[in-house]
Amino acid sequence: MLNVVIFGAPGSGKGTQSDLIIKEFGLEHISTGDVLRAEIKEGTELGKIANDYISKGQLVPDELIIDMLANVLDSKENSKGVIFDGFPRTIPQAEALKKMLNERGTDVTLMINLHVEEGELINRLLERGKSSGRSDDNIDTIKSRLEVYHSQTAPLAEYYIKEGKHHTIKGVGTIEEIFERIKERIKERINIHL
Ligand code: B4P
Repeated sequence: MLNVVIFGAPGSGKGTQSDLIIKEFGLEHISTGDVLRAEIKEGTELGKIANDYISKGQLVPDELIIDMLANVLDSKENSKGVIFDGFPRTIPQAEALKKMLNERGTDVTLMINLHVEEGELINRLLERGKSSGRSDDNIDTIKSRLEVYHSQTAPLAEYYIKEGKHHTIKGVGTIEEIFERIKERIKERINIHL
């Protein structure tokens, strides 16, 4: 299986690039942000809890996210591979993902780390906020999300460097240019594994 973790700060383009990767490589998509927003829309118990965290720019607690992911992963059995978009975001989540995949006889193939400067991230998210209706696309929440990213999520890069799976990609340019960079890395990685 080809299992890709797409990683980066809020607004780095994880969701945008995931759509293109899925089409090119025929992967299933798991976006924890999308799953949480669907739960919020349906008004489920998980959605109500998640909404409190998301609207403050905080991460939803690991236990809730890990249980949620295990359920979604089981629904993607028999696929060619999965793109994990916005997951893991903490070291415990990365460890849980490894365990879940190992139990299913597979592992993360590579991690793509999209690098974008902070000013550009803020501009993109404010721009998206004009039409997204998302409770977290406003300047105060964006600042909290960036702080949480630096303190809790960015250290994960080290985890994947140690695993030998970390690839930094410049996340600035046209969407197609960035996708070409990602595609090249994935193809290199697939060739190594053949
Ligand atoms: P996510 O839904 O994962 O959202 P994100 O980090 O804001 O966005 P992404 O990087 O995917 O940006 P996009 O492609 O849309 O998370 C939302 C919240 O859910 C989190 O803050 C957290 O509270 C919670 N959550 C999710 N997963 C969790 C987990 N595992 N653990 C705990 N909590 C979790 O791009 C952004 C904008 O930029 C778009 O408008 C896009 O059009 C634009 N853009 C993209 N590429 C561009 C380019 N090359 N040039 C110009 N603009 C571009």
